Amino acid sequence: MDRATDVDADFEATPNNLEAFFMPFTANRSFKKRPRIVNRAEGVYYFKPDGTAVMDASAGLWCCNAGHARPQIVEAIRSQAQALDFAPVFQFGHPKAFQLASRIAALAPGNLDHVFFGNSGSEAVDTALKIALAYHRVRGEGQRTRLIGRERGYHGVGFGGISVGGMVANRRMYGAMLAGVDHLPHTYDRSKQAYSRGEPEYGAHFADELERIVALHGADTIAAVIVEPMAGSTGVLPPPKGYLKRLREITSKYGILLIFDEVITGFGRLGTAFAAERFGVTPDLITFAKGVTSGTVPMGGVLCSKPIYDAFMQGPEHVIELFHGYTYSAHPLACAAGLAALDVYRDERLFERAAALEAPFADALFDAIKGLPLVEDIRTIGLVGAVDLAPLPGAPGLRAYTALEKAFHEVNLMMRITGDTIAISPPLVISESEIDELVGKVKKTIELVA
Ligand code: PXG
Repeated sequence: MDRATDVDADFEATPNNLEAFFMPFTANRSFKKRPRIVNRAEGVYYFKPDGTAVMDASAGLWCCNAGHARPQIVEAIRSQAQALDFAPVFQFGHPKAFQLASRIAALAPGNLDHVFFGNSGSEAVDTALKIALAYHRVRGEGQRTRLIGRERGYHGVGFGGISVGGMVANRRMYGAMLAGVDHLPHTYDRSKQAYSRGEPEYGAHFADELERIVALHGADTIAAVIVEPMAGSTGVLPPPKGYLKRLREITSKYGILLIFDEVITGFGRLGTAFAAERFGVTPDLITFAKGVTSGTVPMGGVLCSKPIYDAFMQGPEHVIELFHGYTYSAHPLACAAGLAALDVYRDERLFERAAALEAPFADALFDAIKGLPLVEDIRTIGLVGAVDLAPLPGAPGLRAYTALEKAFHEVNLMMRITGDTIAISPPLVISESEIDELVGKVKKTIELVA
């Protein structure tokens, strides 16, 4: 028996051993007592190993926008693996990297026409923060080192991302993080915004807090402000009307770069290619990931404006302009998957579809869920919805965690939770009858934990 066969034999002998996998963002002990496992997916459904269909209420992790097992994307990945498995993009290149960059740039607003590739949202965020710092430095403003994030922001899990991020559980274990970071207040005030659809009327003034931060530190020490146009992971907080425009005005006034983290909102989630387009605000940099390949192959990246790119294109031509990159930047499989995903989005008009489904989706959710016991707020925008449940006294998060377990095992629904909030973001291919099914399953789940 060779070594590989031995390993297989060991595995066969312990098919239920879940111990070795230290699962990310998971209650490991609870999961391993009663696992939630799927082994196949198609369209808007996952399937349990016994064949039971489980509705995908979250497009995987907000990424499978085109739905699962799309033949065009599968075939593109398969044939790319055969033709060119890997090629370096440090000092070399392969065609699909350039094609995909051009396609993404064409979807982006304004002069955001250069693309830097990484492999995840977290890497995209670190890349954007580094480009912002280096941009000021190459222009002779190297004293602009401060980075401004926002309370309740989520920008992935790298040290840059958790430093500008604003979710305490993701930060408190990890020491001092980056120095010189400050935070805007978050934009949620339930007393004034409860049950709003789309952008809440109240709250543009939260952007004015940036003026206070500028006054405190001095504008010429601040490199960039990073925000999610719609805060996703913290529980879906659409931006108040006028808020993003005001952030843009203030950052422009002081020469501060504005970064939109569109890892969730990119590629159609809010009914446009990027949320920047929906809200009519063009930032200087956009981070993306997830939907770029419809979740099929890891990829992330940063769109940057022409003036930013141009600022780096100086000095001797044999010298590297930006000392940054990843072995797997623009990996051929990811590029092939990305090009195929963009074809599907275009051919099936999925961004427009998300826009068209926004109202029926919100109607269905509000009709079924508003007024149920335990429900404290509902927020919707694009093809995203959130339902806040009343926490169990003394056990924050337990109610929603119980809901997640019951949803999977008893209702055959896979949904995301954060705190005591249920977040819903189905694949953009969902049909209206599937929306009714989805909302019915969410309702049933809430009734099970009431
Ligand atoms: N920025 C934003 C805005 C995100 O939402 C990241 C960066 C990090 O991406 P990576 O690829 O490094 O995970 C994210 C990721 C959830 C959930 O259910 C959200 C994310 C990831 C997993 C779960 O809210 N967002």
